[in-house]
Amino acid sequence: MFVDQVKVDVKAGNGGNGMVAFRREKFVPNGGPAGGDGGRGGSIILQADEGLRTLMDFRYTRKFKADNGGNGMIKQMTGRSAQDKVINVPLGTVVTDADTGKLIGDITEKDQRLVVAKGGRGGRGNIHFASPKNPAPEIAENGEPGGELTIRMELKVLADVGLVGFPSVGKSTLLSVVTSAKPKIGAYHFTTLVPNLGMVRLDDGRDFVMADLPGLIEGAANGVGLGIQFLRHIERTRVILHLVDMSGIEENDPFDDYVKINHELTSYDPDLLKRPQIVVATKMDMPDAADNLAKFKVKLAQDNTFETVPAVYPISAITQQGLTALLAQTADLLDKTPQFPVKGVDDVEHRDYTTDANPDFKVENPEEGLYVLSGEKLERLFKMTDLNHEESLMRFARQLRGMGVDDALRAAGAKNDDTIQILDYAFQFMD
Ligand SMILES: Nc1nc2c(ncn2[C@@H]2O[C@H](COP(=O)(O)OP(=O)(O)OP(=O)(O)O)[C@@H](O)[C@H]2O)c(=O)[nH]1
Ligand SMILES: [Mg+2]
Repeated sequence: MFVDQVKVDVKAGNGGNGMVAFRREKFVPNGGPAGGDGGRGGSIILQADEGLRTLMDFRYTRKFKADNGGNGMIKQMTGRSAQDKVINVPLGTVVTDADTGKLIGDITEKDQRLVVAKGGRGGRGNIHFASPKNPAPEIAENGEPGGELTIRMELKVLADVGLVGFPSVGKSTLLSVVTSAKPKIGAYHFTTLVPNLGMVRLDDGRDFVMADLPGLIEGAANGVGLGIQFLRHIERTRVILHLVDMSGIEENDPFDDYVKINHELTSYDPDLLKRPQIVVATKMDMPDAADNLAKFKVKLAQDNTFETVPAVYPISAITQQGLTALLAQTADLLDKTPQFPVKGVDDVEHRDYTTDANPDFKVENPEEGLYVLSGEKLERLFKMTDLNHEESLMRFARQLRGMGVDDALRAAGAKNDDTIQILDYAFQFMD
């Protein structure tokens, strides 16, 4: 299978709670506040591991959780920070948010790390809330909840070499004779619907991964045929083998075909033509092939798509003619060609799941005198409130007012002494 994919639940650790404490004895305010901060919760981090080739391991383990930070302590002592949870994944893993479909990142480099869920920061202890007006605050924050989400991981094997060309030029046939892959081969167009991969091994010990891509046609870059989703795979290959059918059975001019395919590549991304390209003249066992190739070469010599005219390698997959020379040349080019960066991924900003909470909230009035509040940011602020201390609660009340919650409650009809509920906690509305 070319694409392997799994869904995994990740939960970063919550920050530890801040503490309310005072120097010397508890509740002797003149000693001053001394409650420490909570420690940071562990994050969930994906790490590239070159030794892995599949996402198989995730078929059995689908949940990952990092530890919570330790709570703050007396004498201004900060709670311990939790260790990050590091998950090894193969190169070529693309990570998206399973709920929104948004790209989180792409693991393409050795030793690369990607934070997928951030640990919550520790809540602040009461030392942070002292002010001239309130020198002995009974306010502390609970730790911030760690990020929690379902990620989808998709493994896109990074092929070194991509076979590109019109339908039926013999891409799958070539792959089947130079690797142990068994792609479907047919005398009709669009036999190949998804890319096939194979490993080419040369006698001199070199090897590389070859991908047989679905045929391209005119307009592929704009979504015609199957092309566009696979052009993305070409982006990742280092050398392009451009196959051109010389048999004449399709009744197209081979040079015309060649120009059209390059046009599709460059319309999708002009950088694709910077990939080293080898022209492979296929089906050379057919009667008219030699003549067609000679005409093709004349036109190619006058073409200036590339700075230097690409080399042409005539082959026949049936008689196996020309294959050794083609593969040796491909391996030589690979030795000289660096990895190309995948575009549009490194600069993707990924959502900060903990601090980016949606500020919208909802007021519901399920029965007379009861108002239920919900919403991501509001619930997060609530979870960070230390309910054991009146002053912390009042701070929360001020935060709600700042968000416009009081006004919204009034607008919904809430009156003095009505019950306001958030998650499993209820309190009285005071207008
Ligand atoms: N005579 C001859 N026929 C070939 C050769 N290579 C492939 N063919 C034939 O060409 C037809 C198309 O071959 P495929 O390998 O399926 O072509 P493809 O480029 O993968 O086509 P799509 O997957 O549809 O894009 C089949 O009937 C093959 O048997 C060759 O070297 N010589
Ligand atoms: Mg095919």
